[in-house]
Amino acid sequence: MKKLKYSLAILIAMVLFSACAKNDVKHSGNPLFKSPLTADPSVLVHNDTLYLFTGSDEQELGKDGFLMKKWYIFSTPDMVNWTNHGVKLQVEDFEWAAANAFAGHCVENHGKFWWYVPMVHNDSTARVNEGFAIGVAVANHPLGPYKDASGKPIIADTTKNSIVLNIDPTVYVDDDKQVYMLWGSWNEARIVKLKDNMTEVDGPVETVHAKNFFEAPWIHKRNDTYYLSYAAHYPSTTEYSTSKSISGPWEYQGVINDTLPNSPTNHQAIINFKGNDYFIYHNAGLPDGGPFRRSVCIDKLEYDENGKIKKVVRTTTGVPEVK
Ligand code: FUB
Repeated sequence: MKKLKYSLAILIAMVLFSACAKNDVKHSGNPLFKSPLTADPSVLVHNDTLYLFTGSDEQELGKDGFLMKKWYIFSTPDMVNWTNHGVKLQVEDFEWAAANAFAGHCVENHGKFWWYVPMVHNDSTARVNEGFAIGVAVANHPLGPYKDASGKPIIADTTKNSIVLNIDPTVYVDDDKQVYMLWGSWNEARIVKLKDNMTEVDGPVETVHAKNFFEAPWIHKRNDTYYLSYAAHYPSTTEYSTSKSISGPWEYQGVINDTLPNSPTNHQAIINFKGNDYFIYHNAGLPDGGPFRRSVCIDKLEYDENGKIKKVVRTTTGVPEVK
């Protein structure tokens, strides 16, 4: 009897200890930052560090419309300790651009960092539709300094088979080193090959057919499958399709993230960092947040045994510290 009581006491102590240890694990928290307001995340991993590139919502509380002039970079070695490196790119850095620093995407290639960004063109003859064009800035380090890589946009309203709203570029360097740029909004998605110099198209702009696509494409590859995730419908959920080729055909798979309270836009990035999969998105979760005052969040992304992405469980605790 004495022995049983003793074992029971040890068991209880072990359970209590493991519960405390669990509570001791630090978490990122969501939204990640109380200030500045951040939106439209893009991420890359370099030298064991995760770099987060975001847009910046500057609209006043209670006013409508996006007011976005600059992009920030943040970094973390462990998902919990974040450094705000400040504004690293803005509309003024591009002579050809006038306004609207919408969603960009930074990728590494040839030892350099290429930050693709959409903005409204300042040349009225180039503004045939909504006037957005996509350019690229380059740097030798993820944190910059960045400078316009070619002095002109890669895609504009005047590009053959471009779309009404040329925004939300995502660039993917494939295993055979071929570079692709996808972009799109208002239910239209496009893909084009880029030359090795990362600044010019290499062939025609093709139409991408992905069920329910609205905007915000993001490509990632897992094993031999390409995953194309995107904002679907408006107000947007995040949904995805898969293919064995980046050129498609894309097979619809389902919803990753439900619509967000108080933000019709839903813009995601997906990455594996130190063995963990992450879903990075924005919400309107700060006390003075709203559709034009968004904030970046991070939650766990999980696959089932068939490689299907499970629906994201959004949290306010965020993700645990990684070593
Ligand atoms: O932030 C401006 C626009 O809203 C982005 O380009 C879209 O993806 C949506 O998030």
